[in-house]
Amino acid sequence: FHSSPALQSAADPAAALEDNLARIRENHERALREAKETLQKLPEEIQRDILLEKEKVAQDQLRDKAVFRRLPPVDFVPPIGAVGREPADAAIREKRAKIKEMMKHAWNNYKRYAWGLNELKPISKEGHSSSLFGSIKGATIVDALDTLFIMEMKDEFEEAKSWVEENLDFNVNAEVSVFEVNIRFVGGLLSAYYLSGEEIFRKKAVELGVKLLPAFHTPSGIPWALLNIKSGIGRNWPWASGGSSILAEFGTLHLEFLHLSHLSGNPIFAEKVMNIRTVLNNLEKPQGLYPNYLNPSSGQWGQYHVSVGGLGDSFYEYLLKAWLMSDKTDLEAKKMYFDAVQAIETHLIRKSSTGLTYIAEWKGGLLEHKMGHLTCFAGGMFALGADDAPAGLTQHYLQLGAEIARTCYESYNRTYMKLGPEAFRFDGGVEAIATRQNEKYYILRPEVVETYMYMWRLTHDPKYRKWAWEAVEALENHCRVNGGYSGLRDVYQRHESYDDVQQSFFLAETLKYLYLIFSDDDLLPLEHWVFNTEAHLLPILSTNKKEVEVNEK
Ligand code: DMJ
Repeated sequence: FHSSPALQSAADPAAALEDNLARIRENHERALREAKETLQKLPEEIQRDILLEKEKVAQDQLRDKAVFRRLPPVDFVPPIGAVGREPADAAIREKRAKIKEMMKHAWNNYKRYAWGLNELKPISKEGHSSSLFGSIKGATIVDALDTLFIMEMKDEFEEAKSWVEENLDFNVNAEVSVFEVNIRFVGGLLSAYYLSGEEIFRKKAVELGVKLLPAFHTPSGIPWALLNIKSGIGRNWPWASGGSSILAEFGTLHLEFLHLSHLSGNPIFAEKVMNIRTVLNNLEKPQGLYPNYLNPSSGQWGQYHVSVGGLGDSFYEYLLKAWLMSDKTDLEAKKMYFDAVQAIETHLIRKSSTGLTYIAEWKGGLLEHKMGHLTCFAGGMFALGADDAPAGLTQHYLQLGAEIARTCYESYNRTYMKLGPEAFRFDGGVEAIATRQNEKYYILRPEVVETYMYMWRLTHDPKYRKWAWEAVEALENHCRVNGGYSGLRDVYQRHESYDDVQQSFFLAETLKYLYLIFSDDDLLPLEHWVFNTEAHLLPILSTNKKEVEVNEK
């Protein structure tokens, strides 16, 4: 085990602070030196350096590809609780059947109007391409695979599999979002493999994983946000503070990359994400919080913005899930998770005047009293981690999960459409209501029903099924159209104004979580499966399996 400076600092905080300051000084000096050297170079020399760097990336890629051409055999372990588990209660069964019908409606329309393209425009009845996937195609197909499997939509699963076999092509000249491609494509393929045992999914997942490796070619090993998967050249979002990479992006590769190492027999993927953790552990955290921006060249934080919603969210989720997925052996992840949550509670979590608990955003010490729809996933996360909380805190975290679920429910209930806005505020006399026009939209996001799913599983309080059903009715009343399901531009209006996109995560996540809420608990039991941030299924890597791996090596 790597013993991080953060752990050592517990013993002597003054020495640790001095160490950290020294490290920061050293890093600054190095960055300055490098900048000076670059400035002193002639344009031809800079050009030559770029070419050399390009060549190095290309060579690395060739070497990587050769290693992965033949995958080692792995024993396929039949999935636990992957289908069936119909509830005994007829009324609940009927609700579950309704959700499956919704999946059919979403899938059939995608198939009819946008087959093979990334997403569906349900009003225009044509394909929708998001720049997130470059020219990689078929996002909805790959994202939907595991939902089709658990809902026993066998013909649809087979047609999706054939499409993957024949058409899913990563040899394209495309600049992609490393994070989005990882959570949707790598996650979707891994999940489909673990459910079906079909080799094609393992092969494609590893092939794509290899394509993503050049993103880690940065001085710190913190990956770029964007990568051209043909040239291997990466960069960051132009809008990100000081050329930084984003916490929720580079912090949401861990689970998939551990499985890529497991299924390819090659430790390279695991090494890349473990290095991210080392970098994070070596950095001083302001008030114990993780800023959303980290510069991959200097290895230093960018702006001090902290959020449990967009730009931060799934980093915290993956700390907890790394602990759970390791069969509770990854103690470092556990410590990082609970330390982070403690800091979040102290500095970001607040109660409104009528008693609604919310998670604000932290900007250099000042709070913005706004909570995003994305942040609503945290209710489920707090509850999922409650069992392993430090002594005496289990009830507290379950309660915190329940309070966040209640607040997010209110954000839905206080709209006309009964679907929640993108962000809601707790200032200027409002509570859990969007006040800015550009925050009033709903794009079929899953986070609120995701939290209901965990709360239902962990408490069996019937209100979670009730709230989930209200969401189903609202989706049917306002988002369902002839050509599929559409997002809405303003959930406070009486009349629907459609955004004309059926997001792939609606099939991957929203409908899956709803289906699980109306199924028995032993469908995808939480003791055996971890959901990635796109609700794709990854089995717990049991200690037993790890021993086998070590022996094999
Ligand atoms: C999904 O792609 C994932 O849930 C991600 O973590 C956040 N954004 C969308 C859904 O809202």
